[in-house]
Amino acid sequence: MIINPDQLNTNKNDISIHKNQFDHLASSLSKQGIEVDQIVAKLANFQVAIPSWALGAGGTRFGRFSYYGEPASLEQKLEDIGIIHALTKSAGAVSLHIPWDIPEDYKAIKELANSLDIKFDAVNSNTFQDQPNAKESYKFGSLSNTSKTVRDQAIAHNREVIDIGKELGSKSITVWLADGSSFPGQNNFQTALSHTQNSLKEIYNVLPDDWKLFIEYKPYEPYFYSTVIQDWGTSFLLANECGEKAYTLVDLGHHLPNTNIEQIVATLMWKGKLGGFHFNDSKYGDDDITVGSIKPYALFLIFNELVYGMNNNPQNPELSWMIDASHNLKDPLEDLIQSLEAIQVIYAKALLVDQHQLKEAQKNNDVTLCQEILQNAYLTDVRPLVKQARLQQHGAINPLKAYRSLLVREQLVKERGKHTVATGL
Ligand code: AOS
Ligand code: ZN
Ligand code: ZN
Ligand code: ZN
Repeated sequence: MIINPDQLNTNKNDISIHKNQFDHLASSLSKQGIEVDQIVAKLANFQVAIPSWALGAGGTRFGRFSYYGEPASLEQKLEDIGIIHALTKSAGAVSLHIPWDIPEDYKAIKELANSLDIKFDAVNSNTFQDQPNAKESYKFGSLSNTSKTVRDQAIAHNREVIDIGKELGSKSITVWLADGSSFPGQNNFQTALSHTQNSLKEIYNVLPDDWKLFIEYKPYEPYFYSTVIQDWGTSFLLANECGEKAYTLVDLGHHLPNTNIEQIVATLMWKGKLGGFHFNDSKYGDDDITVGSIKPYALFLIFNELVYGMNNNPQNPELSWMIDASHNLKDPLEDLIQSLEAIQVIYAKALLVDQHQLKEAQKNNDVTLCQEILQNAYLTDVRPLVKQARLQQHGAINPLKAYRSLLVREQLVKERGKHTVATGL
């Protein structure tokens, strides 16, 4: 199924409501000296990659309830992203998982992606599962394994993922390592870390010049006592050891409760080492639920640092923005539409922060005013700006409403059948 712009915004009433709301907000923001057009343009430019594993229903270790009409192939996954992108105009990229989504026909896949205006963002390697016919097992680790043969297999896999990414036009690889231990004494921490460092260097050695290596961290899970790359400090250290093309990737769900993620973001950008971002939300752990559904204010504070960094840290490259989510309950496409909306809304709020005034207030140690400045921005209803950015690009004013009224899921079920199962987490 392909959505055409002329199927969208056909409701005159919706358009006129939006116009009123936008004009009202734009005039009040302009009076405060805010360049509304610039903000709308920034929102229109902000593209977030959809992970290929988020298009089917995810599961928990207790089971998986599949969703009707799930994509059964990479082509269908791209088709799904094309639908979300046509509606939201903010999902112009895909982050592929290897080996779940190895293209069979590269030329055809590239053409399809191109026709849907989808780029290939970071490719993801997988050394957390044993693949059928694999010679060695990752049960006791991959890049950190005590056995050189196992480490070599994991290195070779990552190099292959880079090769696949090269064919597609990707410019980065994300390494998320499950490696760790579940019992004290099981691993020698120093040995595991030093093996990991050497293995990453071997992957880094074949990285094309215009590529980036993203190193993801996570405190626990699947192992429960220790994880080799447990926190941003470890990732940062490894990235520095590898070289200038290696960066830390922050996944919002990969922190112990109440961690000050915005401060991590600030530190990494200051050092020019923040490479990528996995958006999601969580209450307890790596819950991977809808962005902004639990802690929207925390997300706003994170975006405030991202915006500051994008304005003040030329040493930090452009970031790869990706969603990393997976669900058991909602229609995955509806969920992604909600996540994209949350990202755009929070980004817009962060763009409203008067950085100049905030600096002054900080200089004067006016703590009350500092808080007011942030909260004024946060409490502004910026949805008309986000809608305006979509409308300008011929996306839907109300993507979720359009998704439902166009009967997208019903159509996908008709095309693909009810009992389809997508590959992925
Ligand atoms: C795992 O917890 C990480 O968030 C990974 O980024 C990701 O979910 C995985 O690599 C999917 O393949
Ligand atoms: Zn992640
Ligand atoms: Zn995760
Ligand atoms: Zn996550």
